[in-house]
Amino acid sequence: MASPLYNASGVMCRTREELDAVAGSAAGALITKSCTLLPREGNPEPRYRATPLGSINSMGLPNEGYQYYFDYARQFDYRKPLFVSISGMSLDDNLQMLTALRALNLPCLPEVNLSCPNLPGKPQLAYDFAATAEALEQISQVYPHPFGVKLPPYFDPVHFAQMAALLNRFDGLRFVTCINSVGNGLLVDLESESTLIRPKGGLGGLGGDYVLPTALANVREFSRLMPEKHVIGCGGIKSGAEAFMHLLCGATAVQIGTCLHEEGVAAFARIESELIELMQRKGYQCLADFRGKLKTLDC
Ligand code: ERO
Repeated sequence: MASPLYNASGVMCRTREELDAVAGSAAGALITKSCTLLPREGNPEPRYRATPLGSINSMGLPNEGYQYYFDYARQFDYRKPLFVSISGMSLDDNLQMLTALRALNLPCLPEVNLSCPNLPGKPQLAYDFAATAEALEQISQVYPHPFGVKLPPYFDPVHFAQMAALLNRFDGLRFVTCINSVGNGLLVDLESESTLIRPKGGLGGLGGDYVLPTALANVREFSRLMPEKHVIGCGGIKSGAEAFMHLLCGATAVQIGTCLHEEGVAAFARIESELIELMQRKGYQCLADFRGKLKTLDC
């Protein structure tokens, strides 16, 4: 990748036009909106709101159906890496989509979303460790090529260790993306005394400044506990400073969500130039000079 920055799945990636805009920008790669077998309208509006500190969303997986994104992958020129996000409504759906992707034999990489927080009545799969292990066993059977998973945030060192040990068992799993939005937060408008979004009584996934420390902890712990795998950082990146922090915590590359939604694709060139300026100020020539080299204050 010419740049370590690209879009977070869900932002600027639902239609061909949006994907083309990311492909034509300074982003180093692009990823599609998580797809299901059939197209989905998603949850009722309003379902996304930004605030000065970030965003809340309960989009409900609106997407054009997997065939649309696989068609895009078929005609893509691969001037930069293309990731295809997959988020079936069941394990069987995911297996069906991965089997179809395998048959196409394209140079794109699937990111299997194990962490959608916004489907009423459906818990996030990756909070169920046994179900995650079973899913990865079956995915590895039908898809014997490199793939990755999108994880929700974890909040306890025991859970980091258990999930990392589980993920380390799968050789085909080459990358994990940390983190999906922090699920089921609630933002309240003081004036109207109302929730900001309509679905699920106002509960939704948080992004932006609200989640940066949680994202950094997940990137740091998973990159420490899974040295053979790549960690893609996602959460709270709005300038070169947060991109640098994610890389310092061990990220190979980073995705931009809320900031991209608010600023558009110009964010990629701006954040890249801020990152380069920061590296120059610190005397770093390349990302490897500081990647994963976070210092701690242990004695
Ligand atoms: O509601 C969504 O479409 C959605 N929002 C997120 O913050 N993360 C997701 O993973 C997701 C759908 C899969």
